[in-house]
Amino acid sequence: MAKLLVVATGNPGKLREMQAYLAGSGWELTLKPEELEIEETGETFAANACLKASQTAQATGNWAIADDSGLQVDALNGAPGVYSARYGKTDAERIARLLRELGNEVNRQAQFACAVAIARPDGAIALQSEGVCRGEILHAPRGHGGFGYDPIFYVPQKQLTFAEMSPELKRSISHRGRAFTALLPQLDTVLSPES
Ligand code: ITT
Repeated sequence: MAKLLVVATGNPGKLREMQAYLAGSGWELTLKPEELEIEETGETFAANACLKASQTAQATGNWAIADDSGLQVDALNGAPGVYSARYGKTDAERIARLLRELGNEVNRQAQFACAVAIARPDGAIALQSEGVCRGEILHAPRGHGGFGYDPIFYVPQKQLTFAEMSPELKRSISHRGRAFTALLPQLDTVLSPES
């Protein structure tokens, strides 16, 4: 019988990608109740992913999965990092602020990072993983796919921004893709009857 897994995100872009990775995993997915808000007080992506997964599991009495992610720009000493979502009110404002702060800086190197955590119904963390994807920040947005900072994140090996990639290509090379590739094989172990 499929076990219920609550996806602890309020971000529709993330949700779409998480659902794609978990399709066929044997879990029945359901969305976190909208009124359940969790304060992200952690200083790392991993700490915040664990907070979101644990608190959602405890509040719903089910297994829960959470993703905490963000963009780390080398010339900004890793900013916006865990504050990526709080950098502005909308994706457009967040992108505009990042481009303004980076200005004409020549070093445009950056990475997306993602931490994923799965909690048991009592809130204990059962699984964790992390992934990163290196790239460069463009001077202006390009492409209309994806979400968040995707239009300004350029991957030289593919000569495309995340927003110019097909959803499949982005999923296969992204920070989230790497975190899920590490996590998915371990999911079978927590699906066993005695867990
Ligand atoms: P939840 O906490 O409800 O999951 P959130 O959007 O607040 O949603 P985070 O706190 O993890 O999530 O913030 C992630 C930020 O980084 C947010 O601004 C995203 O737009 C951005 N981000 C993360 N992954 C991204 C990706 O694949 N492409 C573009 N932007 C991304």
